[in-house]
Amino acid sequence: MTLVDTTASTVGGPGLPQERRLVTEIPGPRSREIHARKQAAVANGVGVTLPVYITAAGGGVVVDADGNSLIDLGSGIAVTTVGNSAPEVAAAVTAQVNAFTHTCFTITGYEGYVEVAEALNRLTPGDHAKRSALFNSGAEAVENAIKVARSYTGKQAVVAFDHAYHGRTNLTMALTAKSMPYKSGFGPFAPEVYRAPLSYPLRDGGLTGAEAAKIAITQIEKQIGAANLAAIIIEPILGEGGFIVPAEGFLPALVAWANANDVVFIADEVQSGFGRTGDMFASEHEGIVPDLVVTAKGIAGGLPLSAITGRAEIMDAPHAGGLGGTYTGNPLACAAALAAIELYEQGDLLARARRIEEIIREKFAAAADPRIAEVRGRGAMMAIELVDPATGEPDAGLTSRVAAAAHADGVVLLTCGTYGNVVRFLPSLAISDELLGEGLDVVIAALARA
Ligand code: PLZ
Repeated sequence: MTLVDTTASTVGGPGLPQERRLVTEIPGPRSREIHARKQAAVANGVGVTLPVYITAAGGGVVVDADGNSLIDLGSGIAVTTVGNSAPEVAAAVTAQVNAFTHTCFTITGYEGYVEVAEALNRLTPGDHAKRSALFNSGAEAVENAIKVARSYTGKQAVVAFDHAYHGRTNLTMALTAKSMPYKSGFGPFAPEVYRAPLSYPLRDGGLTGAEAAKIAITQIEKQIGAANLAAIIIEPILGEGGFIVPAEGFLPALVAWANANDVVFIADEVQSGFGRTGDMFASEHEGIVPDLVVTAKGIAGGLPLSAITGRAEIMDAPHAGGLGGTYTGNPLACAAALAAIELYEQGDLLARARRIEEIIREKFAAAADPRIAEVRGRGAMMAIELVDPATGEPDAGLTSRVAAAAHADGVVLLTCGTYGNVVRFLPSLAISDELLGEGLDVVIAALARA
């Protein structure tokens, strides 16, 4: 990548100097000042992981209000996969914002929405006839996937899994497993949502995928019954719950059971989709073909867009006018998505994600720290799970100390996991090998000190 020095400007994109450069403590005085205003103006429930306030971003860095350049290993939670302010995305959005900003697609349409639907129908797993519908957020798309499944099957129950994360709206809170911080105090939750046990190789005693699926299916049959079940929803690699990769065979067994029992199988690929895992969709790794796929995050290079895509007969079940929303499939977000999708299809981004996995695995293999119970994930969706080596118990304290130390040293680092003991790596695919390596070295040094 050619680097253009735009130090003096506040313009983002890959032209920003690709370096970790700290000119103040983190957070610096200007960020602290904005943060104090945030505390006074923004609702307390809206937390901030690392209180630096960003003025520009691109490639593998974010630049804050004090002029610090931090290595970004989070991509705004797996969103800026093609890069932050990727030039192609910025140009497409600029052209669209100058043409028109909004009509409401369900009042008067525009071609960009249709083109995004066509692209999703082409790119998602399976070569059956498909339809798509666009929304704004991941949670909104998940809700609509459930609506479609209920409409198609005429049934009501939905199964989600241990460690699942599907959003913060009422129905998606019900689907999400973890109480704090997502659900606690916010009930009552939507009814007819049931939870099944997951395959979690590190923590389920090494069950095979087939064994874990048998346990889950037996529980579903005994506690709910296929006759009442509209849908099973699962993240092919679980995100917020800890970057858990179910044992091989678990997902295919669930799909086979769902297909045989008139149950809609929904893959929530909000976090794992769009090149993140080295395949376009994580479902492809085990060759599963979901009935419905939910996408968001990486789809549009940072603009808010989400979608559901699936079998035409299922997607067409709701009556005309049954799906919609004022901003759903906003034209700016569609323009961004089309530019991003072109990058996924034409560039070598999938190979780039696989290379990022190699770099991360090599670094942590070399670190050989007994507190790392597992290095797992795929592509640019990787994580380490931290434990007390004496007992194998999750070590959330160590995890937050590592994250805090990395933040202080200029690396945006995210944690996750039901037990709060997983450090996750979600770099942009536009990050350079050098910058990624440096960011990981900071994390490894933080771990050694913690
Ligand atoms: N499904 C698999 O990962 C969003 C949550 C951030 P929205 N994950 C980030 C937070 O703390 O709110 C997510 C996901 C999966 C659904 C969602 C929900 O997507 O766009 O945040 O609504």
